[in-house]
Amino acid sequence: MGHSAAIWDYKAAMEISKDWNGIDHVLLRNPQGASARISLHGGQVISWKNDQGEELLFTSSKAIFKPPKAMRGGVPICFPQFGNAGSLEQHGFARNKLWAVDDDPPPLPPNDSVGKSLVDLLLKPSEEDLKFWPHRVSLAASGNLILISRVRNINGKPFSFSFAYHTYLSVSDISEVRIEGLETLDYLDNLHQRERFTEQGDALTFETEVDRIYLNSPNAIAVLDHERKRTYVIRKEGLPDIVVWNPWEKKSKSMVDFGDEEYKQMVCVDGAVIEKPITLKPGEEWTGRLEISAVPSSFCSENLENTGL
Ligand code: TA6
Repeated sequence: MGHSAAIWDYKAAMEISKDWNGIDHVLLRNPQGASARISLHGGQVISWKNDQGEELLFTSSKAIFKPPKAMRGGVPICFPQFGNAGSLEQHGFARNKLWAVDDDPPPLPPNDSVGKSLVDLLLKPSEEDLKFWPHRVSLAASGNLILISRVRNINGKPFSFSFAYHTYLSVSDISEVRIEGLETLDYLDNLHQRERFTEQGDALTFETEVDRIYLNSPNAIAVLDHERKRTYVIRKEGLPDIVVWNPWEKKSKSMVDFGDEEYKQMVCVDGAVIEKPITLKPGEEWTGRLEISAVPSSFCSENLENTGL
């Protein structure tokens, strides 16, 4: 397989393999050695590594790999419901279902394919009258992880839903992490019956449990991992809200598939649409797009303004 990007065979850089903990999964690789692994159970990204082979997503050492339960880590998809705000199971059914690889997805703009190792996944919930495709996962030559999801209402009546890319970022020490881009925004606090508050002026830091939905957030935010000198820049489209979650000590102990101390090594920062659910009239379609890059913090602080932050 060619190693220079020019002759890199992106098609071949997508391998479907069986049996990762008994689950079919897809492996994407790029010429620089970065990789992403996607489980067909839930269409969930379960690993994203940079060109040094370092894992960028958190997965609990106690994660359960038994469908239908979603694995604790990576990027589960919350759809068509976020949390328990609705009649469905927590965070909806998409993360608990088996997806299929779609070899003939409807077209996306060329920019979403060129120079990317990618896979298109399809979820056709039998009993529901909507289609959720293509859910495209791609790995750019830059090593960025890109998720694009489209939902189309193929029925005769309107359909409403909420959505979140529940992204478990791996961090060195949560008490050294700060999130920039949420300053002065209003948020709904899941720890206080979704009461509405306003964020103070400074970057968000962590010293206790946080479970919030930030509203009308900028389309780019930065998660700075000071100790690891790494910054995750999250860019999003069609996803006005940002969920921030760290279970801290007490909640960590209450979760069977999560280690008591693991809250120190993770933070969930989700591109989402929750406050104002999407309603699709028959034939209408919605697209959500999330791009995560992991860059050296030095790079980020110089270029933060270029990311529109
Ligand atoms: O994103 C925040 C949240 O809704 C929290 O309230 C917490 O429950 C978390 O998701 C994890 O949910 P899960 O159903 O995966 O245990």
